[in-house]
Amino acid sequence: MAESRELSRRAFARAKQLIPGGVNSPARAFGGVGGEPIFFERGEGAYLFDLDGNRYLDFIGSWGPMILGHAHPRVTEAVVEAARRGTSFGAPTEAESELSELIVQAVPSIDRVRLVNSGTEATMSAIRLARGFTGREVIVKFAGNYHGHVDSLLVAAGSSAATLAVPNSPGVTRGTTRDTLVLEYNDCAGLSRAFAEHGPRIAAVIVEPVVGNMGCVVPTQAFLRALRNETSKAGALLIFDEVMTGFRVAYGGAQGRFGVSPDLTTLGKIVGGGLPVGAYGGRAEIMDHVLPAGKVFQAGTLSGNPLATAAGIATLRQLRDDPPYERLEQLGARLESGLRDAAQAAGVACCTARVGSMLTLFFHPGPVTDWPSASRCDTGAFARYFWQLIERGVYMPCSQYEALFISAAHTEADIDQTIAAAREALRP
Ligand code: KE4
Repeated sequence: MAESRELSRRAFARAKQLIPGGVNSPARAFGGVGGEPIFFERGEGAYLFDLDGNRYLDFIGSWGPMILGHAHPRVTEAVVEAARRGTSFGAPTEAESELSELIVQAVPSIDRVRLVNSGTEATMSAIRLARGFTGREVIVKFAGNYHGHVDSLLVAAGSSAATLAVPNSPGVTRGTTRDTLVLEYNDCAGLSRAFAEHGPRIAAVIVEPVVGNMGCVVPTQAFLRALRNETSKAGALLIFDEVMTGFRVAYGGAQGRFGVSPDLTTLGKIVGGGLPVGAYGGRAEIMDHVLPAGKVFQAGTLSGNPLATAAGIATLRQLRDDPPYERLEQLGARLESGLRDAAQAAGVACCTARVGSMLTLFFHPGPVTDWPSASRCDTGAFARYFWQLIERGVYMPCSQYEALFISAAHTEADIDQTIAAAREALRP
């Protein structure tokens, strides 16, 4: 049972004097569940420890990167070793080729890859490259899909299906979002209407091949096929944003699991093993348009730096040499059915969605297949469930619209403990 969180409270009060909202990313601010964020001191395996010494089973895993669990010895040693040799040179190192080679070997649709510092940089660069390669301007995205804080993708759907996007953040201009179309996820008819109307102007479609950012929402095979067929037919590029799903739902990502090959892939999170690495990659004929091979500008002081690449290399080697995916599948299925049974026993209208070790318990009778359905979740009920679990030492994602992640460090006993805690948390 979590005891006091007085030191977290004081840390938050201090942080708010220095950092907007006291956090360096809004996802951490507990806006979706109320209350104040918990400040942590360290992580170890499946656990996080807060400033007050409370221990929590962690199902955020830094929003995806920590698939091996916190402070995995192979990753920690690699980072310490690299740091001893210097943290950044601003010049090429072999480690960048080593990490790039691991990515190319894991993802058949990628011949060339450019390393950057975040998922946002990866998606921003991929859509610039798609526009540069095709000479077209329109980008299609889907409501409920998040691709980082890229100005042209910070848009909300308007009223009709193929909607000219409306900026959903101050500072994003209509000019920036003028060439962004927002469609509904899993809506094949809407996709084909948009291509019928705008096809020759569409540079690319960017999509989360499994959505994590409205909670976990699974694509239909028909939708994945339609994405591939419509873009190929129109000469537009298909960009799979696998920042979350890459090396998560399979070693080869969602594209490997579902057997659909995009033209460009964006990566992040796991490829950095908890350090700042993003990447975008695809066929050489496309990627060789990136400066200095081609003319599409993209740059970054710390791109591929020795410390971050060391963490990424150690993580991908561990995943390649000792793949945890079967066990993650079993743990995911165990947790999913346990949460579903707990909700049913409590008479709470819930449904679940899961791919491998990423899953969501939606406070919604279901099914949740797109943003309109996801947006009807009972977020108040979710918030109560979240805090009940915190009091029982279980740290779930602090929003109904985030997926939870199981790591290779979680055990069956951890899952069963979580299910037991959920049974109590959901009891009316
Ligand atoms: P970053 O710039 O945060 O590294 O990646 C942006 C991004 C791009 N694409 C997808 C599919 C993503 O999920 C993300 C970032 N995910 C969020 C959590 N859902 C990161 C958490 C945060 O913003 O603090």
